[in-house]
Amino acid sequence: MDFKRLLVTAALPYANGPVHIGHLAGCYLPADIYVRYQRARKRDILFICGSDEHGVPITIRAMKEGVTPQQVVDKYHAQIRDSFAQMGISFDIFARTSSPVHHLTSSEMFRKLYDQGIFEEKETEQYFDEKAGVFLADRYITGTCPVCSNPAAYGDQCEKCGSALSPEQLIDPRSTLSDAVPVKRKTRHWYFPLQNYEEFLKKWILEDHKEWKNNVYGQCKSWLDNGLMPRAMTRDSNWGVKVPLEGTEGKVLYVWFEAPIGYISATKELTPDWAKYWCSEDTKLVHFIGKDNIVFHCIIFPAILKAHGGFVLPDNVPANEFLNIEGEKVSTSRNWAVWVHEYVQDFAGCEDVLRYVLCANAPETKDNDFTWKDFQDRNNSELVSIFGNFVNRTFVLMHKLCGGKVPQLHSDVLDESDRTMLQEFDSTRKKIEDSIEQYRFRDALFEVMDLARKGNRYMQEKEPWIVTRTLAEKPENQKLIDNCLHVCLQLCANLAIMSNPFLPNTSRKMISMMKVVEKMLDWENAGKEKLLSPGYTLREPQLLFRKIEDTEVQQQVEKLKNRSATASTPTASPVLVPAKAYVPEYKPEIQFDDFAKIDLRVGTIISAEKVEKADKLLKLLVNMGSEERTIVSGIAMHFKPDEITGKQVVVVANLAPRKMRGIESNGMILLAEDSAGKLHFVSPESLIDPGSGVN
Ligand code: B3M
Ligand code: ZN
Repeated sequence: MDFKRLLVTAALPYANGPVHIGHLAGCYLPADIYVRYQRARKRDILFICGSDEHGVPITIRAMKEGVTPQQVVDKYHAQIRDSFAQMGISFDIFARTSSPVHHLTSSEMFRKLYDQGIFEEKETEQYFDEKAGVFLADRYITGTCPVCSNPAAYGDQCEKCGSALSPEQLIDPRSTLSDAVPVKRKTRHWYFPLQNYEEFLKKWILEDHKEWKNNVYGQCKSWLDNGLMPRAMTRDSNWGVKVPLEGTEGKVLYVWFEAPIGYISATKELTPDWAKYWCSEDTKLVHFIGKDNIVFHCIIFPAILKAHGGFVLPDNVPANEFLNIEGEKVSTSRNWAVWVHEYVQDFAGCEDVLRYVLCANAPETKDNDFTWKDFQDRNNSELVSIFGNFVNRTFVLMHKLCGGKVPQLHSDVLDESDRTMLQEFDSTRKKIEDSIEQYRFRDALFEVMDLARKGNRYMQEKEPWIVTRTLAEKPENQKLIDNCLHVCLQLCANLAIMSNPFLPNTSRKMISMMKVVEKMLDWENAGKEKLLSPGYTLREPQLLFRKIEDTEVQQQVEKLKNRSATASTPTASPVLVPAKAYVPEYKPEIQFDDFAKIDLRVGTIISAEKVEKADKLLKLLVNMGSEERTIVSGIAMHFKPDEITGKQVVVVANLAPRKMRGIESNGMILLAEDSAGKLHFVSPESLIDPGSGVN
């Protein structure tokens, strides 16, 4: 079908933690490549994203950190937005589902469906945690698996034997929030009758969208084959979009009802023209997501839009599979992940390298593995040795052998290999277009690199650095040199255009070297043989990619391993090995009353920042339960501010205030020092209420 405009969305990340490279590879990078390409084709296109700021994971995170849900989402919204921007993910808007526009849009949609009589209202019994005062989502209930007796099964699944469970099946269920034994309570909710849309969905997906990726089509088919059931569109919680009905205190819209509507509200925030995009048949809507979101985007959200009426449905949902790290599944709780905000610090200026590696190795059809070794190899032997090397050689030789100007193309000495090389430009363009239009970004990127590879081979065959030695005898050979460098320079211009969707920073460096304006990157120029005019003076080459050293990647692997080792909860108590000949010198004896004067309390570090001009000091904001305190601590050489937010520590709560570098410190944090001089926090074994006494 022909379309007039494109509407591209990328899944709204939960604002309950930073983004890792698996997120980038799964959804944001392919979406960005697609959008940059379509923009270069001058299509009318919007690229929509934002943070998903409701739902249970956020309230849990807030409880753990001892802060409000609003503080959690404020912190992560900003961090996620910045990480994406640094990686060149070029959203037209990065909105938030906590915005008033979104609350209004999603509650109006709910209200309209309600008024149409679509929902079924049902009363059911659900598990309630009396200690925490909340209804428990299935995964916050744990207990013994009835199938394999694993004592740590969840209310929705046992991760040991893989059985799908419901909370009722667990033996000895407990709340993961408070460890309380959950009790059943009656509650009322509004259900969307998905089963009524089964026929529509079967036709729309299984018949009309056979072109969807196998993984997506397959998942949809299995849901549809198994039969659809009514699904509750409301939840008991105080955090979210309030249910817009009388007498529904403490109830909010189900996060998977309202989050996808976030795409619509974000578009509303972006442009008054939003309805042109969302409500016209000739819009092509594409949802980029990870595989765990398929059912929501292909079945539930389309059914809701269909019931509501008036909205366009997705033309495609190109979901990717997962990216593992060094052979293991990403786990945020074990801290087995490569965090984007850390990457951009550790490898500043190498953003395109990560984009390259994640795309070249994207989990497009199956789960894939990211390893630091592969990252280094692809950088050093592809970006540096092939792409960077070709561009650099071309510029250096053009300065040396052609006076720093684009040489003429002399048709009288043009040979077969020159012609073949020139023809490659347009055939590469064609291959890239076909691949991108079919969401095959790895293939498209391969073609870009392959063109550079062919350029290298061509130059190797022409050897202008050898031909130049013959000039004294045969001055007419300058024409051969000119032709070679003319072709190579036009090839560089093509590489700038074709790499632009994938490597936007590199592409911009190249156009600056060629002294051309950004307009040259328009896709209509791709494949052309005459982009740079003969006689035009070009700049000196800039380094496009630097080599990545062994030590850099070793450090990353160690960081990953060390962090995950400290993040995992120890299963056995640590074995105490006394340090050799270590005789502690104890302080003089005190009486119990002396000790009893010290008020020790558990606090949660809310934020930490360096104190200016003091290498050793960190200024901490600590949640003490009833209050927040500023504490200055001499730990800056041992901990990074980011690492310690959310940590629980023991605080000497009644220590007289003291000024340090002009900041009043109210209390002191307890630290244990090991024989190597390394500091460790003294923390409760599991998270407990801030303010709890330590005796
Ligand atoms: N926040 C889930 C996720 O990040 C969810 C996506 C919402 S898209 C509307 O995997
Ligand atoms: Zn089990």
